[in-house]
Amino acid sequence: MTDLWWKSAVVYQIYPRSFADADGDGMGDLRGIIDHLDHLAELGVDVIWLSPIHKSPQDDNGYDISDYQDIDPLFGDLATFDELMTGVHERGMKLIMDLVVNHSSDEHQWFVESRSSKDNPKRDWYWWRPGRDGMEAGTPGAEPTNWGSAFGGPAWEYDKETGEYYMHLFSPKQPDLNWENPEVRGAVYEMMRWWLDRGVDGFRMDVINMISKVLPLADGRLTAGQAYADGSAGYINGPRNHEFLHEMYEQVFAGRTGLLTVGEMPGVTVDEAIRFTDQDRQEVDMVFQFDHVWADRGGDPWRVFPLQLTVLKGIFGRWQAGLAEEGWNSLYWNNHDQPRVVSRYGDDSPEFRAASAKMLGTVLHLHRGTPYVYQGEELGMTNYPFQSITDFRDIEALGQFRQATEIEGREAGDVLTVLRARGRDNARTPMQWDDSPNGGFSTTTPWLAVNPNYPQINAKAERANPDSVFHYYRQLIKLRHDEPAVVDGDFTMLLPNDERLYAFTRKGESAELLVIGNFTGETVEAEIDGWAGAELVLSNLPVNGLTMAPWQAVVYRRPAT
Ligand code: TEU
Repeated sequence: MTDLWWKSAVVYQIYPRSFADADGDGMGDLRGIIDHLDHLAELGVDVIWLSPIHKSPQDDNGYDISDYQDIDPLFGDLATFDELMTGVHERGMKLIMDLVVNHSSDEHQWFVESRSSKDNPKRDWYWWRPGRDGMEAGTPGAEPTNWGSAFGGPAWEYDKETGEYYMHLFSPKQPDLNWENPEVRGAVYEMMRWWLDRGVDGFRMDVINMISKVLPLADGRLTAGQAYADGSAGYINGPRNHEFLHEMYEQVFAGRTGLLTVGEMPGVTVDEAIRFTDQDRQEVDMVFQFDHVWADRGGDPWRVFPLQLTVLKGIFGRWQAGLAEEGWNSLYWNNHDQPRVVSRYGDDSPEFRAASAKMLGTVLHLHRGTPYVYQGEELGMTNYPFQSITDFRDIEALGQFRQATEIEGREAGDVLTVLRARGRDNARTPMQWDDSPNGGFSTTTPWLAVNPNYPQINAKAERANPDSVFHYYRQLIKLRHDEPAVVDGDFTMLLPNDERLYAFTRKGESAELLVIGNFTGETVEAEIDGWAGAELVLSNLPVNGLTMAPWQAVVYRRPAT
């Protein structure tokens, strides 16, 4: 029988360049992580996921890897990595790596060879195509398909050397690997086994539902006002995706135990997610889906829509019901690509920041699935007050700004408003450890500015305050470990049409939980019957039955009937 230990686990994500800088160069590093492992042990998490630390030109902060089997000197070396892994294991935690194999860096030896000539043996390791029929290669519009790339501009780069284009769904420095080629797959599996043999406990797989492209490659639909087409129908959940992941399972994971695999899958549907994570199919253990973090997006990418709670509940409800029998989901509000949730779906004003951060944590962690805590979320860290485009470092923000203002003719102010609310750098500002200069992150100016609220919001202050977000997250994590209904209980959404309260039950074999979160700054009465006399398990504020104070969360328990 497969060991599904990760159903009761909580994962903590570290974005290494922003976690802790031990060598004083303004950039986080492996030694910095080693120095702070006790913070994570005290929080009580079971697994640490490291965003990429491999050798990389850092065009997309490490999601562009030039050597899969070495550590970037910015972060340390393999010996320090081994020391980190030992420190994690000694504290009873596990360590999973980021696996970025939809694409490599253009500086990876594989691509260097591939681009060197049309008859190089590695030519077919990437997606090379001639220009569009009847057009001169290298001129605008002659790209093999009309797809846009995630960071602005076309998804194809013209290479003068051989007169052909290569595909890059992300930056031109992230050429897509050709998974149709069995040699590519073999090389990836070999590299994965090398990490597992070294002692790592699994992988978070970057955009792993983009590795199978629909053949022949074809144009996508162009929307008015947009420079390039959305090509996603040509590469999301492609025809061989399941086959590749099952093959990976057989070649890499079969016969090994105690591991965790999570597939990051933008655009994955509930039905596809069931297939990807059904244990009998032997693909991955769980997925990251995006529907709930896209709940504030509408048709126009350059507008921020206020959260409609019923929409969010509809999304979660659909995923909870869909994966109730087969399959498993990840639960997250935050990662290195998302703005801070307390600023996004909560209220980050001094009055309500801590309460709303705790309420959001409660609602998320008590769903069915494996929760992920992103660094700083356990402190209730907030978005950064960006003033101008020059405050951003993220290739996505800079690339999209350029495309929106220069090519699509949008107002810079409008674009900035959206980047301020949604830009990825909100999550990437340095971890706030204490109230010393640079928030205790570094002794020198960090690569990205520290949020000016660090004197108030920092780990040292929160650890000393029993009422902090940090200590509340400890209780949430402990509750998952102690209460089987959190792990296995059936999920039922209550009050689906209520725009203010998020409420649901989790019914396990011996206990049933009621969870309510108030998503507003007003007092709201929860009209839910049958819970008089139930035992209070957890709340972020003084409790008064089912009268919910602004941003209050409550969890009640009663025996299951
Ligand atoms: O992100 C995948 C992804 O879909 C992103 O485009 C994300 O949705 C978007 O940036 C949100 O604004 C993964 C990594 O997590 C991300 O950091 C990388 O840039 C990307 O893949 C390419 O490797």
